[in-house]
Amino acid sequence: MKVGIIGMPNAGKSSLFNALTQAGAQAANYPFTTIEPNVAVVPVEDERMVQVAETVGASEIVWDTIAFHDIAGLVAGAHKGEGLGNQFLANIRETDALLHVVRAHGDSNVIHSEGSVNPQRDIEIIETELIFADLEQAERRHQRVSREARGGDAHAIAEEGWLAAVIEALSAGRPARTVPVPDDAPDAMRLLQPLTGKPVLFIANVDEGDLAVPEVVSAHAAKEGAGAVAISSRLEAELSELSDEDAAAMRADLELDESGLEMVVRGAFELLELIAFFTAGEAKPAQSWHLRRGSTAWDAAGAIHTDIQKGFVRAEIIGWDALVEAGGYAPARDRGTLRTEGRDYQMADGDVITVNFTP
Ligand SMILES: Nc1nc2c(ncn2[C@@H]2O[C@H](COP(=O)(O)OP(=O)(O)OP(=O)(O)O)[C@@H](O)[C@H]2O)c(=O)[nH]1
Ligand SMILES: [Mg+2]
Repeated sequence: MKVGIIGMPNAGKSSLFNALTQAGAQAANYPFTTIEPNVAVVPVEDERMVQVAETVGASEIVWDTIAFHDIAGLVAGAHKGEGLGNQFLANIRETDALLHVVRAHGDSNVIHSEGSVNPQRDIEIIETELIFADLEQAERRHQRVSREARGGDAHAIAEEGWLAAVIEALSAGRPARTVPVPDDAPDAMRLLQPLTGKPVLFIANVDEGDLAVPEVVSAHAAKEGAGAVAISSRLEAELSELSDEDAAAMRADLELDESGLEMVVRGAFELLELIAFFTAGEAKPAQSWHLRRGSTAWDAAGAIHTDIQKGFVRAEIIGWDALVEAGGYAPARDRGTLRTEGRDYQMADGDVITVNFTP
């Protein structure tokens, strides 16, 4: 899962990214992948997993991760190639969801490319660029699909109708994600891959002393069905440099009840509409995984390993809380809370799964 960090130049994207990177570097226990310097791999910690691991006597915990991409600032005209715009737009296309950082702090030492702090205007500049880029793409695809639709193909007809609606929405300044995908062409969004089809979380980068989402930002987010959180990028970057105790003490001083980073990671997670599931056994590493809501036991097996999916026989499933309550797999089996499920079983958030498979 990849989440892109976008926004105007100097909005505070890299400060947030650095805080996330630092958080990732401090949590030693996750499958580490070395990728480009602008990609931060952050573990998604989960208290439920800790309790499950303890209950079954796991040797350690391996966290699943989300990758955050720091994308350079977009300027007006990016869709026409201004300021390396096309390259940045291509970077955005590769992500699954977006964090849109909006400058809302008033520090006059930080230069604003538009000369003043105005979150509403800044959001619109970025969205306009994404919309223009999508419009070109949607019009090209519409031409192609209309030809197929004239041939009477049901999928093409449905997709053509959707594309026409998307072009209308974009022309009116509305993102592609506001246009529902038709049942007869469920892959229409994936085929177009519009930038404005990705779920967005707005991050208002506010002054340290006033951690509230400005009204204009929350109103804009609400209009688009998007979320919004307030953080101070600079403060998060500073906190991430401190030891856990010092950071906790500073948070207490500032009366921050939750780490801004946790809010961002959790928010990103909700954007992606993921559920968590766990694998855990005695004296083995316990591991957390994520799947799109609605995924099956078969999908879960595939996330763990393609061989496990290929040889899938059945799955033993139990809710994490039932497992903890029973005190282990054996007592859970006696109580009947450990169930046997087939490949089509729909995974629930917090399920613990053991897949029986033929190698
Ligand atoms: N006062 C204050 N300054 C901030 C805050 N966040 C970022 N800055 C400062 O703003 C400047 C730009 O921050 P960056 O995080 O590099 O901005 P960016 O969005 O990555 O900028 P580009 O990569 O150029 O598009 C730096 O000098 C930061 O220290 C904040 O919350 N408060
Ligand atoms: Mg930057």
